[in-house]
This record gives sequence, C-alpha cells and structure tokens, in this order.
Amino acid sequence: MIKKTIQDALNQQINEELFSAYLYLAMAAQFSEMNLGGFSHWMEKQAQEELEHAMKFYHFINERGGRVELQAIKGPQKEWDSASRMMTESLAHEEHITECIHNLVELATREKDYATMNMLQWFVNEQVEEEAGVTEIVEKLKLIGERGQGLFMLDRELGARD
Ligand code: OFO
Repeated sequence: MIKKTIQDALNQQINEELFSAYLYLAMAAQFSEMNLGGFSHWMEKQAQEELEHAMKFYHFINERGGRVELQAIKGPQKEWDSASRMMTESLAHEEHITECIHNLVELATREKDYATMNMLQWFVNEQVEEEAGVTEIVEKLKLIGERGQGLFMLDRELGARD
C-alpha cells in the first residue's frame, strides 16, 4: 500500500507530465504555423512521450493500491517569438521536470518507499536524455540562426524522429 504523501506527490507529477504534453503540443502547433514541419513533428513526439510518462505514474499508483486523483491542467503559453525561444523554453521546462523528479526521489528516500525509488530511477535516466536532446537542438539553432539553409536542414533532421 502506498503512503498518502507519496500518492499525493505522484498525482502532482501526473499533472506536471500532462502539462508538459500540453506545452509541447502548443509549440508543435506554432511550429506548424511557421511551416517548420520537422520541428512540429519533433514536438508532437515530445508531447506523446509526456503522455506516456503520465501513464507510467498512473499505472504505478494503481498497481500500488493507491488512488489516482487528476487535477486541472493549466493552459500553456499560446505564442512564442521564435523557434529558438521555444527550444530554450522547452529546455528550461525539462530542467524544471528534472528538479520535480529529484524532489520525488528525495521524498521516496525519506519515506523509505523502495518501490517508488526504483520506479523513479527510470525517470532520472530519462531526464538526462531529455535534457541532452533539447540542449543539442538549442546549440544547433545558436550556430545556424533562425533562417536559411541551416534551419531547413535542421527541420529535415528533426522531421525524421521516430
Ligand atoms: Fe520531458 O519529461 Fe516527462 O518526465
């Protein structure tokens, strides 16, 4: 049986993951409007992954005999100035999520909840990958700027994400 403190924190994380999906979907829509189909595709995939993350927490709470309690999802920002702006904000958002995951690990450790600590390990590793992936795009955008052939090539590269 899962402790109430852990259950509440994991429910809060479901909300964080669903908000992440909302945020990335809003960015995907703007990329699409900017005719950057590759960036848009990459962001849609990112949004789908966030839904999967939310479902991992959802199933874990259920498996442990806890209660899933869904909260309202806040609306994401609707517009950004540029492609780089969106990518730097998604990096900042991933850093925030990493902090949330680390706080959960600390809570589970304090509560001696070994099953939750073990489940969270997957997220600790995932966040290393997530931050690295977004950082790479941010750095490439710094190199090539917002226009021209470089942006076209990067858009094509991002469009190939599985
Ligand atoms: Fe983008 O990260 Fe979820 O957890």
